[in-house]
Amino acid sequence: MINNRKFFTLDEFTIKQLREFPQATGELSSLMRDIGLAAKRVNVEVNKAGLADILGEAGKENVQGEIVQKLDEFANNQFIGVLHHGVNCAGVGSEENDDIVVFDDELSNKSKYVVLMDPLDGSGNIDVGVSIGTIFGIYRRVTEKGQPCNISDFLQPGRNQVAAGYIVYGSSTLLVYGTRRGINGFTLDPSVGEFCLTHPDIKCPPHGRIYSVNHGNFFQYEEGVRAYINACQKKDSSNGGPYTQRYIGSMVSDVHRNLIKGGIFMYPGTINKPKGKLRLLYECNPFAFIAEVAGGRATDGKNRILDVQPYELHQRSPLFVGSSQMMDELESYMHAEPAK
Ligand code: P6P
Repeated sequence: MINNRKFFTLDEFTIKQLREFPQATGELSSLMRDIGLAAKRVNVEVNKAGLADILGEAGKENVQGEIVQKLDEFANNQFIGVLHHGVNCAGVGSEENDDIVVFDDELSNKSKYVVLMDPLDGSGNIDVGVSIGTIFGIYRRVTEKGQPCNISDFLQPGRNQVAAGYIVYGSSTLLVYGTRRGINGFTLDPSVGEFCLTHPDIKCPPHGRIYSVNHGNFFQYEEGVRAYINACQKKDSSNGGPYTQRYIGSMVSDVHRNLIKGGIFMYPGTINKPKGKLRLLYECNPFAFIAEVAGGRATDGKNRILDVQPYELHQRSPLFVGSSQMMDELESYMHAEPAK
């Protein structure tokens, strides 16, 4: 039997979504195609990063006499360049830029979306071959179309996201994104240079056996978090034995694995850094959106992440995200009366 199973490419998928919503303008589909294009370009460079010594180290000239960019700078330029060239984005807030990047031209000013992103998260892992990723969230602007966007378009609570997603540059290159209608994953087929639908309608299992946290900070975590981590290690056979601790140190990979297999990812606040390390707008919010649409949950330890009203582009937030029942378990420890 000929296996004529057809993979939808990302472009075909976004057009299919458009056909299902005739009233849609196609701008979001087009914006997603722009993101897919930038991701493919970044993927090429990430995959040869290990060759930087041959090609020339970042900031120095390579054998062609070109200045080699740091990969996160390269990724940032690629995403901003593609989004600015397109006509579906009014501006970008990026981890790599202190201020928002306003695409102040006639067509961009007419766009109804803005994008928040971490263009290359975990870039410190590149030199040791650990997977890294891009994280993004898409918002409808709150300022009137026809004029340049401004910071108010970016300081929206995460529940206002129209879509969110991430790209994992790992053993394969995977683009996962979703709207409120569902989360879908697309694997890059390098032979044709297309992202193909491989993970339709991703759902986060309500429970899992993986917990992800940096144990090195254990004694700096609040008591409830420490109690939960201890409980994860003390599970007895009556509830399936102890959980497994998995922590790659690259958020995109850790959260993606837990989303698919079930699990919980924690980056708590510490005594020295009560707000933790992760950025609310372009790390916590996109993953919180994806987790909730897939059936999971995400909090900062006290509040639903998506309800937090941002006050600053690069503000940090503690993050707990993952399977709903594991989040319930965690909260039972965090809200328990402090031990006397
Ligand atoms: P730590 C990478 O630098 C990152 O921003 C996330 O991708 C990752 O989850 C976290 O930091 C790791 O931080 O402090 O545990 O090394």
